[in-house]
Amino acid sequence: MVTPEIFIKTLQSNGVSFFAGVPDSLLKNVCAYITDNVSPDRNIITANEGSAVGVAAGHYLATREVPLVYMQNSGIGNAVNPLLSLADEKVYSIPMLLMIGWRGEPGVHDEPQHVKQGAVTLELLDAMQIPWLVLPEEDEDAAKAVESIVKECTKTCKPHAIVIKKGTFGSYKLQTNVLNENPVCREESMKCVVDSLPADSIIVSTTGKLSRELYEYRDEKEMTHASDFLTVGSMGHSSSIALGIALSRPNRRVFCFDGDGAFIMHMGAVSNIGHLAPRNLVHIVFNNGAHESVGGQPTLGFAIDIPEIAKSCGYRHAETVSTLEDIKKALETALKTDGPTLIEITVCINSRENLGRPKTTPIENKEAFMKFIGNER
Ligand SMILES: Cc1ncc(C[n+]2csc(CCOP(=O)(O)OP(=O)(O)O)c2C)c(N)n1
Repeated sequence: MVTPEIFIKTLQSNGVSFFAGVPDSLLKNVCAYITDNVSPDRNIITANEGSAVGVAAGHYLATREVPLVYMQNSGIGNAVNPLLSLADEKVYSIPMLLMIGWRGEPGVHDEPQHVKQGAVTLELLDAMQIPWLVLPEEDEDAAKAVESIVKECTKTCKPHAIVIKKGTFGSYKLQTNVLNENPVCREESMKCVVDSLPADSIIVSTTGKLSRELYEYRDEKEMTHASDFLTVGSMGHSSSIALGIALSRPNRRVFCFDGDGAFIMHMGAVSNIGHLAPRNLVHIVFNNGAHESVGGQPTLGFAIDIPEIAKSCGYRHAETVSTLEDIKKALETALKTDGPTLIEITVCINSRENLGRPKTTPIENKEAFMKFIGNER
């Protein structure tokens, strides 16, 4: 296994000491090491992977140093545009290393949302003409690979990728704590929300553990899963999916269960929601100030005013709550008044070790959901 500390120190001794990206579960240990040991102005946890490429490009322009952008392979899509139209050698020719967590690697079992992405990851890099190597799984070989790729990247002045297989990095536990003393955690507050909703409510829930917790709660209560569209991939797009549904189902309440990292990733979506202002849409952001599902690295969830952002985009009502009692009150109001409404629930960082995963396939989820919302074939 590769020791996170040795890997990062090798990068630094080869002149790569500026980092930007979105954390990933396969990169959890190395991202945690960076979070703890690199100052926040040299490790920018960006809204999305495209922004990370932008920040990295800016750093190179100002310093001539090769930066490193980290991401899960799901984030390649967010990064394609700035990689091809900014950093590419036929445009501004900007060198940067991309450290990419390889979810869904062929032959390694993974969740459905990662299978296609994993199968085409290397082909996508080839199609973008981005040279890549798979990081060897021992410190010494990994260090040699890093040295050679930094040299090549510097010489050719274009992006190069280091692809990381599952289990490559040895353990490192995040020491940095997001300051968060909220009384209730995400799962408990989600249960409180679910218990307060009428049975015909439509739910679109975000990527990561929130959807898994929702799925398990339905099982526990022997309730239908059909009301819930689980956005297992496509991080940041739950609110847009909810908007699309809400506009075509004006007589049904649609609830988006969002995360702060996901909200921030595609924050522009709230401008469309506010502008179109569907009265039946309630947007709930479970804000723990962290990317809890992939290791707890901080987001800017507590540094920005999410209700104010929503209001300034045209939401009719927006507020922050943090206790179970206030969650219930906020939902009562939301059910009585016209939306779009945003409820930010500030929650503490916690999740269960034994949290399961959906037992139905995404296609089964889709078919049942479409039937539930009255769109049966
Ligand atoms: C485009 C993309 N980038 C990164 C990921 C990896 N990922 C999955 S869940 C998650 C964290 C989500 O954070 P947040 O929305 O704050 O929810 P939390 O896990 O804290 O409940 C990340 C980064 C992804 N699935 N897709």
